Formats: sequence, C-alpha cells, structure tokens
Amino acid sequence: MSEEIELEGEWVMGWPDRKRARVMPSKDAEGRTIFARSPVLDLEGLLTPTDAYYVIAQLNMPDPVHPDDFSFSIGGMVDNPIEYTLEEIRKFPGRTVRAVTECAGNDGEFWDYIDEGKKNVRKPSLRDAQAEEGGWRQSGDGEEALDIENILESIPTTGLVSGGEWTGVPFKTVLELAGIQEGAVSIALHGWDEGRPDPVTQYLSVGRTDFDVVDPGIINYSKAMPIEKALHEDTILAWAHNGEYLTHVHGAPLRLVVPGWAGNWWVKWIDRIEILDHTPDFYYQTHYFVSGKSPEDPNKKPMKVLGVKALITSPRDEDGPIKCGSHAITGRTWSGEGAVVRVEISTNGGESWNDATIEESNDRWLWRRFHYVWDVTEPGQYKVMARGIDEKDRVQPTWEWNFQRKHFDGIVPEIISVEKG
Ligand SMILES: Nc1nc2c(c(=O)[nH]1)N[C@H]1C(S)=C(S)[C@@H](COP(=O)(O)O)O[C@H]1N2
Ligand SMILES: [Mo]
Repeated sequence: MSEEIELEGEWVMGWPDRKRARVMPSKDAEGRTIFARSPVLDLEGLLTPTDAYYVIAQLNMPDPVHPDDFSFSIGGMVDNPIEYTLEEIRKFPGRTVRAVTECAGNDGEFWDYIDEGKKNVRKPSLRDAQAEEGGWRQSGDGEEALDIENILESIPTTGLVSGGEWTGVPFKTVLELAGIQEGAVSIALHGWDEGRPDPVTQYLSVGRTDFDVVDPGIINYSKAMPIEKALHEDTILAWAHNGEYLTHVHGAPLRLVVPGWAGNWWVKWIDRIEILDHTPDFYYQTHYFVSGKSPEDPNKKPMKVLGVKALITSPRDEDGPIKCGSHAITGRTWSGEGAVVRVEISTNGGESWNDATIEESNDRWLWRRFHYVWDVTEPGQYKVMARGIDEKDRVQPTWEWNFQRKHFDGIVPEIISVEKG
C-alpha cells in the first residue's frame, strides 16, 4: 500500500474518504437553508442523497410541525369531509415510487443559449452553478434588488433536479374514501407556508422588469390539480424520502409526489385539501408556472408535464480538453411521460446520430443512465449532443420557448476540444 492516502477532505465512520457531493445552499439570517442546488454532475447512480437533493421554497420557509401534532383536512365537494393525522394516514396500504423531481425553472437560461438568433449568449456553466454558494433571495429589498442586471447575474437556475425514492399512500386512497362528488374538476392543495410572492422571481424568469406582476398579497402556497392526475396510482402523499422520514425542507411531515409533473405540483407541508368544481385563480396556478408568448398573453396556461431530457455529465466542455482515444459519453435521461426508451448521441453537431445504451430499470419515473463509447482519432473541436426519446414517442425537445422560460428540454451541445493523444 502506498503511504499516500487518497483523502479529499471527508471522514466517514472514522476513515478517510472521498469528498461527498452536497447541495449548494442559500441560507436565511439564522443560517437555515431556504434554497439549494443539487450537484448533478458530481453524483453517481440514480438516487440523489437527501443532503444533495435540491430545495425550493417559493414563500417563507414555514415553522416545522411535530409529526404527532400534525393533521390535515379534506373538504369541499366530498361526501365525507375528514381530518387525518399522520398515524391514521400510515395505516393505509403504502406505495413507494422512485421519481425525478425537477423544478419548472431548471436550466431556464439555456433557452437563450441555444437560440440561434441570440449569438452572443455565454453558455451557462453547470460547474459554476455547482460551485457557487447562495444566489437566491426571498424578498425584494432596496433598489439594487430590482436591478435586472444584478438579478440576472446572481441567480443561475441550473441544478434544480434530483432523483428520489418516496414512500407514502396513494392520494387516490384518501380521495376515494372522502368520496368525490359529481361535477368536481380540481383538487386544491394548500401548504401552511405563507408569504408574499417575490416579483423578482418573475422578472428573473422573464428576463425583464417592464411588465406588471400580479400581487396577491400574503398567501399560502396553493395548487389546484386536475382530478385525473390526482387519482393516478403513482401520485402519492409521502412521509418518507430516500428511506428516511421526510425532512423539513422537503415538506415534512407530508407532501405530495407527482411523478412526471414539474416540482411546483409537489406541494409540501400539506395543510388543507379541497375538492372544487372549478380551477381557482391561485398565484402559482394562473400567474406563475404558466406558458404563453408574453406577460400580456391572454391565453396563459398552467404547465404540468415535464419534457424529455438527456443530460451529458461527461465529458463536459467546461472541464477542458480531452485526448484522442476512446471516451465514454455518459449522462442521465428522464421524461415527464414515463421511461426514456432511446438516447441518441451525435458527435458532429447533429449531422448523424447513434444509439447509446440505456441502463435497464423498472422505475419509469426515475432517470436512467446512458452510455456511448466515442472513439476519436483526430484532434479538433467536436459538438457532442444527446437526445432522448420516451415511451410515448416524444422526441427531445418537446417544449417550445415560453415567456417565463420554464420546462427547458432543449438539446445542449457540449463543445469538446480534443488534443493529440
Ligand atoms: N408548500 C410548498 N410546496 C412547494 C413549494 C413551496 O414553495 N411551498 N415549492 C414547489 C417547487 S417550485 C418545487 S420545484 C418543489 C421542490 O421540492 P424540494 O424542495 O423537495 O426539492 O416543491 C414545490 N412544493
Ligand atoms: Mo420549482
């Protein structure tokens, strides 16, 4: 054995070990995490460890509630309005689902980068976003906070995706017991977190400040889900995450898990559920997380299903040149409509495509690893691309540009420099 121990800074159970990848947190004045990016490039496997899972709270982080003191209500258009404790919920037959959670805003800046019309946009760096601490603010204060340059510089939106295992009960179980009445169309879920939505979040996503943002005042985080998705067997009320009880930042004691739909549907800190005969005008339903051509578009629509993505994790152009020879192009692929069944790789900027292999898996909502061996003999610059195709035959990209720049699923080329071996 060599004298030199490969030690990158962490000890695990008393032994030197490699450095562990963890979230890059933004903290409040008391040092508590309110936002965090996941180190997506530095993780292996499919389940993102809980302390590397991204975190988002749109409003103020709420106070924690002890699981023994927790209950939530189901009311509105139901035959049997009821209140459940966590203990009661846990008596129902459970269900465990492994799924990707992705924020609607993840990778939003890449819309501009891949836009042919915008030649001078610098490529957003996943590595920089990973290295950077902070960059998220809860509420606007002062002139500086509203300076768009300042805003756009300060908040990269990459790293807002993770893969997790969620354990709970099917939402369907409790909805059927409550007895949904005829004429109901949506299920409102309210978190007990509250706050006043920060207009800066909208300015940031739209990329300008010269429009009116609706001010709903102080609200709870609320979403109204169409009944069909709420009744899907994999939509669950979860109390456990990655084999442990849910942590506060991820919505303890009970949150909704909505495989395939963007993170904003996965309501945390569930307080109240109401069955309604209409879709209410919630801020996070009809004003934010909506598609449309501009803030003035009268046909804005709530965004739901995620697109298809194939993220190349290696090689990355930001990691510098590689040598002639044989290289594995690897990454992760996922889709909002279930399993990705095919990933194609191009090493010539999309002129020709070859199939990568995808690791087999029974978890249709979780991302999969893909792998392609690239034999490169000539030095030069190569445009390496990956695109996913899912079990519903959707080919990446599936989403069109929208004014809040959500649900990015474009193909992002890696410009790889190859040097003499
Ligand atoms: N009650 C509540 N639920 C919420 C939010 C919130 O602000 N309040 N944020 C949503 C958004 S925008 C995302 S992307 C996911 C993030 O889940 P995570 O923090 O567990 O990764 O939670 C969603 N659920
Ligand atoms: Mo989100």
